[in-house]
Formats: sequence, structure tokens, C-alpha cells
Amino acid sequence: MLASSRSAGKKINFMGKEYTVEETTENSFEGVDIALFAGGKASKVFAPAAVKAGAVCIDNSSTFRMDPEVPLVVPEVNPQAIKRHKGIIANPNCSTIIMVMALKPLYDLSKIKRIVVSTYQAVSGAGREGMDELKNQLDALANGKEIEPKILPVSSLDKHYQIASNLLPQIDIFMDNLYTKEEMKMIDETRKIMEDDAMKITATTVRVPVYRSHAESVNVEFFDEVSVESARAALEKFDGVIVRDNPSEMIYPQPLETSGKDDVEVGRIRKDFSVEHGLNFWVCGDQIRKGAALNALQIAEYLIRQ
Ligand code: 3JN
Repeated sequence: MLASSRSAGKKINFMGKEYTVEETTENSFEGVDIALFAGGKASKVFAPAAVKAGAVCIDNSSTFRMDPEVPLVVPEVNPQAIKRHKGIIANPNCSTIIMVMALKPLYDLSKIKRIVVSTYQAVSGAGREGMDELKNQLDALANGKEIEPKILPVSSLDKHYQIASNLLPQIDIFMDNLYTKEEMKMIDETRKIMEDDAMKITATTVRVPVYRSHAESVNVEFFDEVSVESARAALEKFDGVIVRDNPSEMIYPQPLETSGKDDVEVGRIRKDFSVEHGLNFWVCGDQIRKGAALNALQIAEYLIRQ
């Protein structure tokens, strides 16, 4: 296990065995077949060193995602892209992975004309600090104490807002086009993974006072007719997706239920009557598992099988 000098020497227990974290250097990758990276700055500096030493680098940051030379992969969706790698394979953004898991089986029924997505993203997307912030604020609310927001929406900015009992329609910084960086990641990465630059997408990403699992409301307009029944059947057959959709029994995906689980859950599948060929659905997934770590491991497993 490798990290910066700050964490060197730390002991981490993994599957019953204790490992000592070492400081990463350019020489850390001798004899390494697959290097799993999880940090933006480190990726930029050390991914090339890992590749030079003969390793395949699976990178969870956005550093290389839109590089045309780097495959951006969700193994259930575009495994064919893995073969084109030149040493680095990028793991997509969490909200993007969760959405494309539901889009791919539908896209195989009909090409998609346009997507409108709104996300409901858990505070753990902002790391441990985000989770601590929600917990401290909920405690303060319960005890009638004053709340002093310190982390959200973006910890590195000066201005912060309360998340407990609130919603923040800002994830990451704003771009010149008035979208946030998270919204642009969803738009750009979805097109790249689905290999369809003509597909129109618009996104609004929102932080919600939930600890874990992102949820998304997705509206899809298809070129051809896609019935609710055929959408449901296609989603049910798709590896990594569970359909949880029974309105008469009040069954639908919820972040509390998808937390700690590998599969992405889809429900509320219904017609969008306002357009010719439209469907609405709701998707929930653990953004730390399928939205990040699990997806990276599945890419590694694919490489090993090859
Ligand atoms: O806020 C969230 O819910 C998701 C955050 C993702 C994130 C946070 C910091 C840096 C990313 C990402 O994976 O897109 C990155 C990054 O790698 O750019």
C-alpha cells in the first residue's frame, strides 16, 4: 500500500493481514502488474512512473478521464474499450457510473436522443470530512446548539452552508458555462463511455443530507419506442442492476438500502407522457462501491481474465 509521506508508516488491516503503508516514489512500481490509484495529484505524478515500470494503472481520479488516449470504463457497459489502453485506464465519476449502469441496457433497446438527470448525492462523496460535517450538524440541531458550516459545498472555498435539514445545488466548483464541474463530468463522461457524442445530456447535481449512496432522477428520450415492460426486462437481465419497482407495494430504491451493496438499483420506471418516446426512472447506488472502488476492481479482474 502506497501513499504520501504523511501516511507512510500507518498500519492498515486488509482481509486479516496487516500492511504498512509506504511512501510512493517513482521506484515503487517494480514488479507491480496492476496499480490502483485513488488521488488526483498523485495520479498526475506517479501514474506515468507506474506505466513506465510495466504496470497497468487504474485511476479513480478525473486526471485522465477525458484524455482520448485513455479508456474510461464501466466493465458492464464498455468492456471493449479496455483493450485500447496504453497503460492507464480511467475509472469514471461516481454519479456517472451509477447512471450509465441503468442507461446501457435501455440504449441497447433504442438509441438515446436526450437525457435530463438530477442527482441526490450523499455527503460521503465529499469524503470523511463531509460525513463528519453532517453528523456534527445533526447532533447540534438535536441539542439546540449553533451550527457552524465548515466543509460543504466545497471544502476549499471560503463560503460554506449547512447541509443538515438542507439541500445544496452545488457539487464542486462552478465553470464559466454556469454548470458545476460535477455536472460537466456527468455530461462529458457519459458520452465518452456510451461512445455517442451526439447524445444530448443536461444535469443538475445536488448534495443531500444522506450519509451514503447517490440517487438520481433520470429522464430519457429515445429515438424509438421503448415500453416500460421492455425497459424493465432489459434492466432485469443486466449484470450489476437490480430492478426494485413495485408501486402497489411501495417498493422503490432507497439510498439506505443500497448502501454497502454492489448492485445499482432501478425503480419508478414509467412513461414520460410529455414526449413521443420518453421514460423516467430513479436509480440508487453505493457511490463508494460501484461508483468507485468496486468498478476499479472489476476493471482489474477483467484485465486478469484477459
Ligand atoms: O462529490 C461527490 O459526490 C463525488 C466527488 C467526486 C470527486 C471528488 C474530488 C475529486 C472526484 C471525481 O471522482 O470526479 C474528484 C476527481 O477525481 O476529480
